[in-house]
Amino acid sequence: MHLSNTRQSIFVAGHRGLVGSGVVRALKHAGFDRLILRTRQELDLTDADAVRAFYQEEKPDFVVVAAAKVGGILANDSYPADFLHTNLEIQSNVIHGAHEAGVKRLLFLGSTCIYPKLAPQPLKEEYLLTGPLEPTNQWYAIAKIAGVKLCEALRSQYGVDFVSMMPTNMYGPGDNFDLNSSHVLPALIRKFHEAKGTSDPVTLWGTGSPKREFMYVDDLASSILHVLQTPEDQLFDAAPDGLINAGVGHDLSIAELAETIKQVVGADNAISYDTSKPDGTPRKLVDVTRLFSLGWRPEVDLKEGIRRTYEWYQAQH
Ligand code: GFB
Repeated sequence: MHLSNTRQSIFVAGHRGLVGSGVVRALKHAGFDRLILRTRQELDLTDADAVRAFYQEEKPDFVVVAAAKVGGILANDSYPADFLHTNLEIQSNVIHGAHEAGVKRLLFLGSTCIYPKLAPQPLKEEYLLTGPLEPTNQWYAIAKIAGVKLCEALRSQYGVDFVSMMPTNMYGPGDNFDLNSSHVLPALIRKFHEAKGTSDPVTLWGTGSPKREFMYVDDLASSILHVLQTPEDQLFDAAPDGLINAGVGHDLSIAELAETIKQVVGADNAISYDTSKPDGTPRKLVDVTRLFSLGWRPEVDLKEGIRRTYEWYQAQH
């Protein structure tokens, strides 16, 4: 069943994170105010009994699974067991619990790192499980693939309306700017901001040649709302396997990204490369045919998105 009126209740798991907070903003803006939200202190999503009790009490109509242990390339590479285990626990509890509670539609959020490292570009949904994964984030990817497959299995066995969306690299206000655990875009905003006005070079990780696609958080949130509001027949016509990529349709190299951020921040520092750090996958541009065929389009271009994110960062510091 699709989201169609504001009396329906929605549990946003992970509502304090970058993506979850964007989803809450989009739902509120569209008039959905029966939101069910729990902080980590109120509900530990890795605790199966607590999640089951929560579902029994609240019985939400819809669920968006934005809760996950996430991080940039170094965090993924450094804590493989945590990324695999914590994500498996959260997903298993939140997805299976939703099925037991009779949830009408669940939307599970993954990541485009689920696709094989050397898959043809742009990455179509059907390339899932056709080749080896990128080693730096294979642990996170395996967990996310298990989540996609759990939704598919529940759909196949019980006919429930559980689907998955795979967002490309996300960024925006509320992002993590910690240099060890963050993704590249917030890390570079911080590095250029801190170097601005000095003669210090800004050091990037890797070679600068990998390409990435970046999506502004409010664009992802509006695409999630769009998918929640799409009737079943239309949704499964576009995505028979229940898997939908979310992206903007174009990418750029890390070196080009650095130039753009440098401009927005107004820095003129030289750029150097620390090639002892990993590059990760060479490219992961997603094919957005399915999402675009449902009538959705992004609205915030990269420069504008970086500007808004930098403004937010400055306001925090
Ligand atoms: O965003 P990022 O950490 O993750 O790195 P991935 C993207 C690229 O930017 C890599 C380079 O080639 C990095 O080497 N880079 C350059 C930097 N300078 C920096 C820096 O200062 N900080 C960071 N973090 N990167 C993650 C996955 O992959 O993307 C996750 O590990 C998830 O599982 C997520 O899929 C979306 O794009 O390589």
